[in-house]
Amino acid sequence: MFQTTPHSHAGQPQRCQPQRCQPQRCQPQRCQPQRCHFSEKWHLLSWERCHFFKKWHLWTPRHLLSWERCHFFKKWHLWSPGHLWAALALLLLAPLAQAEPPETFTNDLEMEFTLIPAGAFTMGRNPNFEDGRNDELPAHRVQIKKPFYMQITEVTQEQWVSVMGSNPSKFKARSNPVEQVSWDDIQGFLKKLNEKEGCNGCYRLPSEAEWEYAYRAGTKSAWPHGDDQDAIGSFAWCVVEDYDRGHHPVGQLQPNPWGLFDMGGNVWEWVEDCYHESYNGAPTDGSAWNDNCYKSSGGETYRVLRGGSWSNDPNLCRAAFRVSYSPDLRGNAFGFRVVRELSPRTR
Ligand SMILES: [Ca+2]
Repeated sequence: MFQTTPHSHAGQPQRCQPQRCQPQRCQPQRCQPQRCHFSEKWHLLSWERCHFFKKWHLWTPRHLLSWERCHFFKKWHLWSPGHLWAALALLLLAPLAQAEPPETFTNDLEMEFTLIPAGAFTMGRNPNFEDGRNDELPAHRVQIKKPFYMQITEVTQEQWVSVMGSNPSKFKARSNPVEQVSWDDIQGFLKKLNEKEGCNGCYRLPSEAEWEYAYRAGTKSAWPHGDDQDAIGSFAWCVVEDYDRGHHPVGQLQPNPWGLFDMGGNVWEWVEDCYHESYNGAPTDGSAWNDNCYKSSGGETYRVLRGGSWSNDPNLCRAAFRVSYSPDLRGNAFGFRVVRELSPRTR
């Protein structure tokens, strides 16, 4: 076994001076690793480092360092013991490290999203403090298990045209919400949007529970701004006073506490769920409820819309209020917004 010779000073062995081991001067056979301590000054491998790798059989003798090989690896920073251990630690710990998703997300169509956190809330109306309809009952706890991205505005006419190629809206304006879209139409939009963004299963309608959770944004009042109906003008286009004009450009009023605009008012928003006359039997995990649907006398099922619109009074813009219509019905106050999954589903 090779014995290191005493150093005259750090990195300067007596038997093989660094200046004699420079690439221009040092022949491999004259300066084998076991004979030569390569100076850190020249950014080369020390003998100890070479020896470490040999000891742990990280190199075969055949591959044991010639001076040129050491120099090559070192020059290109391909390894060093410190780097090797750091890389190994990162490799082992990477699965444990959950990178926090960004708070906001904007896709190629300039659709903006904000991250809605996982959490629990009470869905439905509290009959002790709020008047409303029976289909808002019973209030029940829902656990949203996974965070998701919610579009901060309704889908605009410009975004709809970018995906579908034409504008069905009655009140045409680039930055206003698209309307005259049925629940069925939206399924076509989502299919094309996922294809366009190259992300199968990323984009979908919110479930009814996700929609109400995001609208309430941690509040328990009738509207996210409180229980004062007269204050709604700062938060929602939900007052019948400008019927000929229709809806408004998205994002002009104050957002709710989670940064979502026009959840109440402007246009109604289709959600994923079919309609039920009450919440008895509703899922408690925030998923869409699409079995045991209510059926009309003609056997038809309906889909739910939320939030009220520019043509409604504030009572219909409450967080708990629900309406439902046939999935093929279009209206000039019917629009939607989309959810983007953090982890795309496979459909
Ligand atoms: Ca709305």
